[in-house]
Amino acid sequence: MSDKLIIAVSKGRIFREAMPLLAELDITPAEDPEETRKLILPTNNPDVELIIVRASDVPTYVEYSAADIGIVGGDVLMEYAGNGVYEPLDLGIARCRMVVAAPKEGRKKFNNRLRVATKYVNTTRDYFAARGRQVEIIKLYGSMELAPVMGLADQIVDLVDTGNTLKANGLETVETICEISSRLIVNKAAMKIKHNAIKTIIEKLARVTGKK
Ligand code: PRT
Ligand code: MG
Repeated sequence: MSDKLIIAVSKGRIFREAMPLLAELDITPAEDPEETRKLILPTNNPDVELIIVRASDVPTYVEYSAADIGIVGGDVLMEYAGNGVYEPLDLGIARCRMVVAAPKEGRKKFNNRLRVATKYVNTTRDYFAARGRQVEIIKLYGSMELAPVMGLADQIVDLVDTGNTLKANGLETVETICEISSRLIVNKAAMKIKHNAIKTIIEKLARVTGKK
């Protein structure tokens, strides 16, 4: 385990929304991940480094001690099947909703099992199973909105923010599964070994995000 504190984040919206929070803790990366190919970003604080990983890989880096801390969407955490990380704080950033959506001009099949396309296979299975509804789940890796349009599925489970993407593809929300925001996650061993540094970060972030 490195002496430095390693924070795993994804680039894109989580990076954009997390950086102002870290700036309040006087942690500023030396480079912008949109402008460099480097995946390890030193910061103005010699004891803190950011690593840039795929959003869905953040819990894996943290669970396996390749990072001490991560910032990750609740959607990714719900879907993650690993052995566990601490989730000490909801940062309230990168907010959206996870929904079931379907074509506006309902083309639901009533005889066959409903087909649902999603990248959130575990969450979708649990959601429908808890309601006693049998569905066939089709795993996709992106652009879920296209699946009902092309007849690949009857419905999708995906994230919605403004609703513009659904609308542009003739879809509408039929059920809201849950509200989503991004959380701070912490490796279990690091929480003990680097206790003071991590506790300080959690407390400061709780203050900055108005949770304390
Ligand atoms: O893009 P990549 O495949 O690398 O990974 P990713 O899609 O997991 O990462 P990224 O950066 O796109 O999203 C990171 C996190 O941001 C997600 O895990 C969510 O927790 C959060 N988030 C917040 C969102 C959205 N809002 C969101 N709107 N993630 C994705 N979207 C997509 C959504 O899937 C849909 O395609 O945006 C589209 C809908 O947006 P609206 O505004 O048109 O409704
Ligand atoms: Mg994306």
